[in-house]
Amino acid sequence: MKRILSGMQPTSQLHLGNYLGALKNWVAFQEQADTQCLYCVVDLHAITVDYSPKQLANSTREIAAAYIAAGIDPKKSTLFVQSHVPEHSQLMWLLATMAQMGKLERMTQFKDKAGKNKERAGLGLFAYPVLMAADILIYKATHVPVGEDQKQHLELTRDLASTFNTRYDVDFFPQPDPVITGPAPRVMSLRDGSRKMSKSDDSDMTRINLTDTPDLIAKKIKKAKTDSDPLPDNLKGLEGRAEAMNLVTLYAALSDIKKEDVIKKFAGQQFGKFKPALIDVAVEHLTPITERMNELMDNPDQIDRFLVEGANNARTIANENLRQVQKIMGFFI
Ligand code: AQP
Repeated sequence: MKRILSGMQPTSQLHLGNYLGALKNWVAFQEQADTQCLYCVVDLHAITVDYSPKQLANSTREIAAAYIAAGIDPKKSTLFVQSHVPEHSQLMWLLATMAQMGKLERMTQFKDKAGKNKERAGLGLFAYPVLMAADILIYKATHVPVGEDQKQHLELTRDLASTFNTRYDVDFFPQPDPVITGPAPRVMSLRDGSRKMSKSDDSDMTRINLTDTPDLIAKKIKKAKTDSDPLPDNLKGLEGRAEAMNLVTLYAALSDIKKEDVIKKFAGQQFGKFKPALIDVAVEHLTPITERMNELMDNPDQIDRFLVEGANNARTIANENLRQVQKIMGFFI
């Protein structure tokens, strides 16, 4: 039996990177018979950077609505909010005693987010990957569908699982496998092909949000950075053209075809021709998701009911596993 765990932060609205890199994969897992899926909104992670306390609860609900709108069925998957299951934070402290500072210092996400102000960065931002390890290990998850940017954090989770097993001479935590097989595991910014599309990028023009209107999607794609060459007739011709490669990847992922087939279709054409076609597939794919999200947000009580039920189910597993960890570690329980 596989057990899947994954989550996204309610830092802002989800974008195409979150959807194509991770969420689309979550939906596919849910349909597999031998698989139990747990999907959460990781609000405790969202407070490691500047955030608005006034907006946190609603952003959390909106991310849950996005999951459901994208195809997560709360009857098939356990859907919950991270902070509603306190065992995540409790296990985090236990794992923190085994996490090495040197390894945490090498995490590229910490370096990126702390920027030049490393000395002033909060402990929460530094310890983010330990909480992520606790999110996964508290359920003894076997597989974690994520985008490529989370690979390094997953390595740390695997490391902590084996450190625990070795230190306490048990075979308790499984080694969770990252599943980085989404249709676009690394979607890049629309304005800079060397940076990933990100919720926390200052400019909204760098990303397509799941809540964007068709007009806004069109505007962002029209303004997306490209080069002046036409599209090549083979994929090799996109080497060194990060922005062009990104748009071709988006077209392929949104229309469920191979990048090679996109190239065949548009070989020799300028971006002036390609971009309107990309706008069409993006709008066609995203509009039903946006509409469903809006419907769900009009009925927040229903979302909240799903989340309460999900948290109860998640807690049953998390509480039992935490007790076992405490027992192994010698606590008086
Ligand atoms: N650009 C991306 N391409 C592919 N996958 C991506 N993911 C994020 N960006 C891309 C995947 O989405 C999931 C949710 O990530 P998260 O909410 O935990 O935050 P993140 O990875 O840090 O993503 P963001 O959007 O850049 O958020 P902020 O700016 O708030 O940090 C993960 O599976 C991630 O791999």
